[in-house]
Amino acid sequence: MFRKILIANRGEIACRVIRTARRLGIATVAVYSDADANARHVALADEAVRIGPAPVRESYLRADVIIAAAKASGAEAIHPGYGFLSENAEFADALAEAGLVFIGPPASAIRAMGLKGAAKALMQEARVPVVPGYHGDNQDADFLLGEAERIGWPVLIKAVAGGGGKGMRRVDKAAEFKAALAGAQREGANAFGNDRVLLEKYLVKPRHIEIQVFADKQGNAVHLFERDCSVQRRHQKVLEEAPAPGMPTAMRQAMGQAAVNAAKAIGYVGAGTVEFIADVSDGLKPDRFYFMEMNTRLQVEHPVTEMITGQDLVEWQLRVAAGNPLPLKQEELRIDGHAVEARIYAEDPTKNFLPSVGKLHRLRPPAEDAHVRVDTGVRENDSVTPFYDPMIAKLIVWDHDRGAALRRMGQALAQYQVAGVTTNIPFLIALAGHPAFDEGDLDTGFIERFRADLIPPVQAADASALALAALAVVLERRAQRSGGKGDPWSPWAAVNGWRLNDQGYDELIFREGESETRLRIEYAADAAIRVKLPGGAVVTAAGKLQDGSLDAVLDERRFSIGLVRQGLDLTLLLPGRVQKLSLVDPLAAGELDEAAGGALTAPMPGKVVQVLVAEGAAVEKGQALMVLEAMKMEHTIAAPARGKIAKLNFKAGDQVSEGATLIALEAEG
Ligand code: MV4
Repeated sequence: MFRKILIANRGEIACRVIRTARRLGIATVAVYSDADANARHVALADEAVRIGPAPVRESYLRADVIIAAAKASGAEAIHPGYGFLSENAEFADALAEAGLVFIGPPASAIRAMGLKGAAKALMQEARVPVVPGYHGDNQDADFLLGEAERIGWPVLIKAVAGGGGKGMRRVDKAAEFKAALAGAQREGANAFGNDRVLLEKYLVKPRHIEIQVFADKQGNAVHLFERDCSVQRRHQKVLEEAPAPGMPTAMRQAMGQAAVNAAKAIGYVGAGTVEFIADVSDGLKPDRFYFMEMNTRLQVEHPVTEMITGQDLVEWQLRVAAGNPLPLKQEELRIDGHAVEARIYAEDPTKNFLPSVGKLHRLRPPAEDAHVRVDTGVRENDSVTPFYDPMIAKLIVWDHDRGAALRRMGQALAQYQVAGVTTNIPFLIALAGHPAFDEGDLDTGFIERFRADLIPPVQAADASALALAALAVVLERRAQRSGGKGDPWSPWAAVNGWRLNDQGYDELIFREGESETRLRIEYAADAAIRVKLPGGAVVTAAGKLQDGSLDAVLDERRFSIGLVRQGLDLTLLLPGRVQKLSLVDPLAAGELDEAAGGALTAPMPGKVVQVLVAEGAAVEKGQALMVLEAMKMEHTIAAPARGKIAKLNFKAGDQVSEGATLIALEAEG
């Protein structure tokens, strides 16, 4: 076995590989870009080497720099994770030349599966079923139209070098064929530098079912059953599970055998996934599955296979790469129970899943146990940046059967607390709990079909959320007054005479988007408050606020939620739901509101390029005060209000960490 390996990746997969290496007594070398200097994978590894600036072209894709790092650190092998260099045949070749082991398949196997048409021809020879179609050399438009007529409409045109749905066109009739062909060719040429296409019968109701395979250098190959990844959004997997719901034993055997044949046909070694498309227009039928492509790497969703087989696939990879035979034979592998994985992304489903970048002010995953696993590469206070994939974590659950696993997934998702970025957690909860999903009636059109159920409109805060927010404000202000450290910028510190009474009543106004809600707070003799809602209903609230958690009792109901405040903004982390509210301070001007929003703190880690003002200077609202360089861009820090510079905490050339207070401004009035 290896004594030391380098992991040529970042994020959760780098952490995942390190975990197994550590357990096996293998030393690990992490690599990192400037954006990842303090990342979790760097902290977990035994050693770490900087490989360049944040952009992947200048860091995680730099094969030469990574190979040099491996040699310098004395690593014997490189694990590529997924993405980046994992399916790069030239990288595999370069490692061999450098005397390093690539923890992955031979370069020849990567190349064999690189082009769809050639891969299909190889698979046909190996008697692996392929979708009926044409994948030959003739690219003449009239000839291809003739082939399409022979195949029968609808037909799918696919760029041979395509992937992830790029360069794909569905054609329903002859009249549309040539325009679609030109489109697919153009997309193929632009995206992959290859305009060749193949034709396939278009399957109207497909399921994505893939088989995990493993092969060793001795020529043995096994499969570790299937995963169903039919629930996708724009070719991005969202939920994956194993085994596939409703899979007949005969079909599992046939698919497993076909996948093993595929691996053997190309001299495969290591972990691979053979992707099939199953035509489910008449349910799952043992003779209606077809080879799509082979992914010559460990996949994102490998944990569901680990959970149902009890095997550690990274351990298998390491053993095989070191020249050992496969740990188990086919007949020793069994499926136990059901596993589901959800990909938790920093993205906003209500904004067409736009990535949501920012600092993870709170990040509390559910507790891990025999049923719940969390694979993640980020920690609380890390940032989701525009440089890399915005996946925060993979949440994997296991249970004895699919229904139990889905319920457990719903629970675990509801416990996940994330503040600072918007996540797809509510969307995942709706998906895992959807009756049609529970039925196992899956196909690749699932998300589009149930879109309205899965992406509910943003909900206004209900009575409990408002009462909890009001309670949090009162508790925080009580803590501030009883000797809490004074942050002069905090509106909670009751500047401007804004202070809640302990007797009588107060009024709080919360803003949510465009609407404002006015609450009357009455102070009871004990520590409790009574919150009077706009409709007239009254909620009695008491509780404790500590370390970002609010434990409260509203009337007779207990709540334990996460609570994050930044300036006047409050984020309530309710089970499975995030409620954002802003406190409207009737005494302070809107200016203070902006100051509290963090304008004078560093928005991200970076370097001070220029200081434009001196201490004591009078400044106007909007005046540029400081220029910060972060992530290769310049950011101007402007005065949020008219006032005087009380203190400059940094000078040009200083490094600042995210959230550092750059300037103290004494606002006027
Ligand atoms: C297909 C298909 C229907 N018929 N091929 C999409 C990406 C690529 N890996 C294969 N894809 C498809 N190929 C034929 N002959 C439908 C899809 C497809 C799809 C496949 C798997 C998962 C999600 C999908 C979403 C849309 C289309």
